[in-house]
Amino acid sequence: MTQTPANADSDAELSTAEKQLYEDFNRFGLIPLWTEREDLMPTAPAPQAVPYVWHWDDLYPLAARAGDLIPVGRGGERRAISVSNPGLPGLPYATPTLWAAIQYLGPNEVAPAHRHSQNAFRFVLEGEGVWTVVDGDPVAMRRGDLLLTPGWQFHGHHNPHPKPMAWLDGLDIPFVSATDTGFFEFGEDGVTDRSTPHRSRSERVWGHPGLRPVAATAEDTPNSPLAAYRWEHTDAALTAQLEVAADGHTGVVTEPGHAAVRFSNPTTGGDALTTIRTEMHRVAAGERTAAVRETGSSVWQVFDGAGAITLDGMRTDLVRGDVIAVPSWCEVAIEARTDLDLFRFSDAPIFERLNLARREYS
Ligand code: GTQ
Ligand code: FE2
Repeated sequence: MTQTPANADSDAELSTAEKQLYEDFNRFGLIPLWTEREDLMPTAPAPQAVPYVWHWDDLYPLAARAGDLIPVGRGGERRAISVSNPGLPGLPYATPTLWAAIQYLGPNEVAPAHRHSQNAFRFVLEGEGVWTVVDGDPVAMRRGDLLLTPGWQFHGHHNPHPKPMAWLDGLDIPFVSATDTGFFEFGEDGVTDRSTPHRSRSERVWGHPGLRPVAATAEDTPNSPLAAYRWEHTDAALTAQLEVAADGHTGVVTEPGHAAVRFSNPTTGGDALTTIRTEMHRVAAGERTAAVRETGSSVWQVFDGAGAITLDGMRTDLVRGDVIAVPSWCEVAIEARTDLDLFRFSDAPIFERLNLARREYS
């Protein structure tokens, strides 16, 4: 069989019979591989999404303006503003699989309860005073906390405090959309429980290191039953990793000067969410991470400190709150000017399960 250029239709070299063949392919809803092969099966991932940085100094004031102008309520459901990757124009997607949005809730506002197949989390950069009510369990949101809303659990948010609050939402919306696997249901109006406990029921049952309730052992759940991962624990774990490594013990940190933890499901030890990996990283002042590329995409948010990130050779300064999209196979290296804490989420659990995960150090 003859190889033809990708754009076979406009090739003047084609015989009449060949032209007729392509017309008939089209008429019968067919496309031959040989005209498309290089796009369909590139030698290495060639993402449409591009590496990109959104600065918190731009995001937050826009969210606050939306807070003044746009009510939150039934229908629209959330005052959430997604980052839109410039390589995926017009789509509210950070990457082909991940949604990342800033959500803003003013004093006394309520985001009504609903549920959906999409898995979600909230990560709090600053502020407090909102409770997210997950399947009837009110969960306080405070700086540095990771709050989970696994797929199909009812959730609504309410802010009983006099100050507005904004946070980062991460969801697998683009993945669920691309695979036509999503369902959505409204809950009761408002949220079911307006109480404001310091610790949620899920933390009281599941939030004790290394201790699993015996009553629940029969139930391994695909998503974590722990609704909140508190900053005091995350911070202590990162601090301890660097200290133990500094004492000369090997295999504790990710690489010298770089501590990292993954938020895990205490029933299985796997990722906290089935489709989304969540991690917190700390790069010590003056250190830089080894350049690495991975299949699958990720989003980072600077939690604290200052530094820079180099994405496929392009270096950008980072400060608190900045949000970074990293497409598949994009080379990433991070430099810490001060101690630099970064939250990261990715689609790694999907691709690890499918044996499509690859990583390469430069
Ligand atoms: O808070 O329930 O950013 O359903 C996107 C979809 C947040 C939420 C988002 C959602 C939510
Ligand atoms: Fe939701």
